Amino acid sequence: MKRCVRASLSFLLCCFLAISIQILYFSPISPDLLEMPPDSASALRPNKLLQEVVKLGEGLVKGPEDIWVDRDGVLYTASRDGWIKKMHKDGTWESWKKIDSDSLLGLTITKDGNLIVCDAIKGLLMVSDDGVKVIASHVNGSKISFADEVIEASDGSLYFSAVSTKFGLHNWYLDVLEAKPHGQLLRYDPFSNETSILLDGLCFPNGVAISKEEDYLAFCETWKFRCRKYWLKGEKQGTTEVFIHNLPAGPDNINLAPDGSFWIALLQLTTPGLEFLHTSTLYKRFVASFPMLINFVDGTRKKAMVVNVAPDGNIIRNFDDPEGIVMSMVTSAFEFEDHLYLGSLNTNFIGKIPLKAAYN
Ligand SMILES: [Ca+2]
Ligand SMILES: [Ca+2]
Repeated sequence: MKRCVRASLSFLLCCFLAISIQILYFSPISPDLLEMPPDSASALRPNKLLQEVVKLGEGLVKGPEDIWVDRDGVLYTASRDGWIKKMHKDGTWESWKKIDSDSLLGLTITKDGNLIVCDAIKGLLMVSDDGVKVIASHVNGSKISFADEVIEASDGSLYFSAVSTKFGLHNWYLDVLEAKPHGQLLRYDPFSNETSILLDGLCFPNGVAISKEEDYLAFCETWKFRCRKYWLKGEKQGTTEVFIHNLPAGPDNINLAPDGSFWIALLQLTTPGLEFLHTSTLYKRFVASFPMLINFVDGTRKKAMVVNVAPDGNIIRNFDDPEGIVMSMVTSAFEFEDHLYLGSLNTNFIGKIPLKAAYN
């Protein structure tokens, strides 16, 4: 009996030592602590408006992270299976171009009618009737890592975000746990075909939009719960300032609305479990070493919220699915002809909601 107890204790000790070594010496992250924003959700009007969406293309798309509707009313999205899909104005769907990728994210349509899409692995791709080509894969000799969202300026420049030079789309949560700034804001020049770094050391830079006057870029830093402006013109050119901070969740994609305000999709990164993890680098290392554990604290698939933000940073209105019953993990909100179109990494459809009827 004694021998049995001794053997059990030895086994437990070995397990403890193995886990300790794993956490201390082989953890994939070297984390910092992260302070959560104060509770700002309570100041918003709670609602369940995102539960009233019409589901477009249900079953035809997988995890459509971003949406663009061109001036003719054709909707574009990228599916997880690599298909770029179009929904024509009469509601019919077209599987337009297939890309060998499961990591397509933000997209935009240029003034020339080409589609530009971010591939988290390959970089920036241009898609046209002629085919698909990589237009930006490197910056300053290094591979572009985790391109996420792109917008075109009227001079043809493409501004885009690169979330993390350390982690990728399939382990994005490690960047959140590490809470160190590995992101970049980049510019692709279509005349020289060169890509340059506008800003470095950003905190999970996600969505990028351009203001109505094109005097600044608005870009979101997900685990900093804020978006900032990067001035393109005027006396503040080349500088940044906070656009909106202390958001009630982590901002994903951002889109300009026709009235000059912005739509920001928010990811649920303020769960009690994540808040607890961010108080200890040891807890973070432990979870990063055993990735299955992240499922116990991840709230991104349990809720959805989008906010409409004025250029001065004030929240005008919000749309929620507080329990994630119909939509969760909404990553993009795009306004077109008084309707809001919603993309999500956790649905097999695009959500559509009439703006005027929904919010009065
Ligand atoms: Ca976009
Ligand atoms: Ca995104």
